[in-house]
Amino acid sequence: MTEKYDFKAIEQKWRPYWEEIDLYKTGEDPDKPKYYILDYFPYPSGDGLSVGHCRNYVPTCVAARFKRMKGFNVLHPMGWDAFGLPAENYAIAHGIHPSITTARHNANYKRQMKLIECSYDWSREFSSTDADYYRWTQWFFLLLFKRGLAYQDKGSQWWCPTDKTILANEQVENGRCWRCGSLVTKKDLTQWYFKITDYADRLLYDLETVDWPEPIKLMQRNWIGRSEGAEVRFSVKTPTDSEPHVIPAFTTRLDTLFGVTFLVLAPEHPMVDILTAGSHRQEVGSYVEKAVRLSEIDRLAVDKEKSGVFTGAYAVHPITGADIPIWVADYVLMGYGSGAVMGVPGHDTRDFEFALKYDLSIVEVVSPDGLEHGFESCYTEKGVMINSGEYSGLSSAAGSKRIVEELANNKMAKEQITYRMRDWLISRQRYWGAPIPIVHCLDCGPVAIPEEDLPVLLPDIEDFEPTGDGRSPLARVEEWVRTTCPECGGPADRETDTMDGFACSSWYFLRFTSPHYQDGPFEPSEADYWMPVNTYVGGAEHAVMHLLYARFWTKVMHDAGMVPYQEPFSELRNQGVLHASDGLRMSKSKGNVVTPDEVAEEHGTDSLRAYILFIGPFEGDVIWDDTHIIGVDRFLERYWKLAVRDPVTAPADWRGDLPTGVGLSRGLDTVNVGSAVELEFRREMHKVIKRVTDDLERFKFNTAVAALMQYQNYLYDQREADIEPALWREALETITILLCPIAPFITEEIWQGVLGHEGISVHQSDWPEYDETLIAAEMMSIMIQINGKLRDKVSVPVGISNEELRKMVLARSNIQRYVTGKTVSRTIIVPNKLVNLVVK
Ligand code: ANZ
Ligand code: ZN
Repeated sequence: MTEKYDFKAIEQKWRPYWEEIDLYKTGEDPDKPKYYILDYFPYPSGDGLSVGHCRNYVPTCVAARFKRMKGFNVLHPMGWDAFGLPAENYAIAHGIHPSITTARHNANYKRQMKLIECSYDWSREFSSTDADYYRWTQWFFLLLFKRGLAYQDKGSQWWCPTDKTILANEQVENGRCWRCGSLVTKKDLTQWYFKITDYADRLLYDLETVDWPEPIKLMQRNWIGRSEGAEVRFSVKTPTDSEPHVIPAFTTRLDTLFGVTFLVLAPEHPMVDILTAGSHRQEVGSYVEKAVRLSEIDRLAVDKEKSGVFTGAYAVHPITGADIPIWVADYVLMGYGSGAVMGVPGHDTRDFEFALKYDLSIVEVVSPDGLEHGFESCYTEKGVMINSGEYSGLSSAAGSKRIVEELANNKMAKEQITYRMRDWLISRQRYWGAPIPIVHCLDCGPVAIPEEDLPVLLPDIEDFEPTGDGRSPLARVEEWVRTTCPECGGPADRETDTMDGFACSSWYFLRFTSPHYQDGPFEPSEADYWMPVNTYVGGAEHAVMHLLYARFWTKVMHDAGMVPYQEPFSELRNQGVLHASDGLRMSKSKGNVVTPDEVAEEHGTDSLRAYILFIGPFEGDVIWDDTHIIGVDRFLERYWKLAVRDPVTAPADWRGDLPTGVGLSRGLDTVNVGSAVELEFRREMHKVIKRVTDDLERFKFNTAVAALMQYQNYLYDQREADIEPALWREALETITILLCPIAPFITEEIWQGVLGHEGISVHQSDWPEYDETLIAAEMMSIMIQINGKLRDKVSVPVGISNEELRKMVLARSNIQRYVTGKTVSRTIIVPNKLVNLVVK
């Protein structure tokens, strides 16, 4: 026990001790409730952790500690999402094998997390690159394959020329690769997909059952993009051949069917080539070529001028039989609906602009009141149908319904639901991933590798750089590729694509429940006990990728009878971004990164943690400020002084003659209340317990720290007050316990070294309870005057005796200033209002 606060000595002392007593071990007391708190599966980058990352890991650590003390079995694990492009790119850039760089980076992350004393159960650590882990990632691939949810398809796909791989739709942002920012292009390749679209409705509706931030739910809803409407089939009047062709078009506005004056096909639509008349082929060809190179975002931009070409072909209106010209335009997307739109310029803005530009006719078929109004702009609302033959006069809703019923008879239309979401493109033409466990046999086609032959080990090769030919570097490893077909025994080739890294993170939360299990991806009873994750914490940027994929896999597992629940993460919390002091995102290239290493070195781990929590609301974006952490340093130093009985600052003799280890008393009933001063003192103590408890429960870490700071100031103010040593001790124990999840080192030192609980970690204490009735006890405010001048105010319990009130007033430091060295000749008390001291 040192007199001076020496955080380095304290840290050195307690780190090995906690390891020895295995403090962060996952709880396994059958009588306790469970609490599973999880961080997003991090990819350890070569740069290591910045203090920005700590905004994720410190709060979850505090919550885990809090719940342990509240009597929960806590599971708080950590591992590494180390497969994938960034890891491989790093390895290529540095000319080192990714197995070496990822191991190094994982270890560095772990070192830093230990530095900030994250309370992970490290015995559960794993990396997605461990064969023991990806064996089961491959097993899940086969589960999806066997359930008809993994399939191959050839198509035009986003291609990142820098990363030399295919990207999923959601990995292209504003026409750029989400990883490296390069402009993406398109490439025709055969790819593996997971049929996430089969789960679209469940992914949508089950959002109602989880406690997630509304913006994330909204992003998922929009991404899924469910739309109810109908498919109308237009038959083609074919000029070139005599085959009957039909073009289905998805519409949400069947009530506008009589207003169709043209059809528009997406440039990629297969019918474009078949329909285009000879004289139009050149113009159409060059338009299509240009259009397919634009990204979806560019094509959909509202301010983009509409463009298109006429194919020379016509379709037939399904009711009126009128000729309808067929156009090609890039505002129609191949990936949505059927890639064809019935053009209704009277009621759809895009069609309206298109018709104006190409001088196509515009017909008014819906109006607010059933009367014709003509066109200044188009009317996009629903209303009453007009100019629609026998349907005129019907409301939009009733008319749509009747049209679909009648057209359904000769199969010209049917009700349809369309989703914006596409299937998940899972294959990557890259080395650093879990190999897809499939072999291609000439006779049998794609065949699953038998489960007992998993894992398909990633071969250790020197030359793992992609060439950009659209094939994985694994395709060059002939002896690995050549194999035999598990079904017919004939010669076969291994699939050489690897899985998107998002496959690895789609089930890791289950592996943590039994990380060493060998007979399956997870031990069912362990998973049943711990899942779903109670609190899942990470940034908001994974709204439509990881968070959607993990939900999808969980539902597949549910359908396969593997898990009883439908959703993996009951509660989701997104921490805000921590910006550098220049207001920008911390990044190595900008040179503005603050590392936890340097801060812990200068201020200590406790200060770093407390500052990270105190800096602002958990969900808010905040700016790092080196000068503000000093305020937190001071708070901890003052706590130290208060507790170690500095002769100047500590209250006289607080330690009293009490035996050590009495623990906390619990409010009015357990302890003789004593004087009014003491009652008030106790009340403050219970108030701070309540505030910190409520705040930690609701992830309000900043106000929890603020409450402790205020309480500490209060205790300083009470040093002269007449308070029993036992009660002082209780107050010190209380602040120590409340502070310990936030500042684990200094509190342990005070607890064991000063408060006399040697051999019992403060972190194994029970979280204190508070007494609501005590907090709510009726209080009144009393003015304090010295010689008739207002000097102070005090809150006291109603019914306090005059004698107690006098004692209490005299004990206040504000009043002491006026009375020390003088005599109080008279005390005048106006009941329930005022105390006036006459001082000479
Ligand atoms: C005729 C019509 C008339 C339409 C009208 C709208 C208003 P949501 O609600 O987003 O699902 N559409 C269909 N397939 C398309 C594609 N591949 N690319 C671009 N647009 C497409 O939008 C459905 C509407 O978007 C459909 O209804 C169709 O235009 C258009 F007054 O059909 B509508
Ligand atoms: Zn075969």
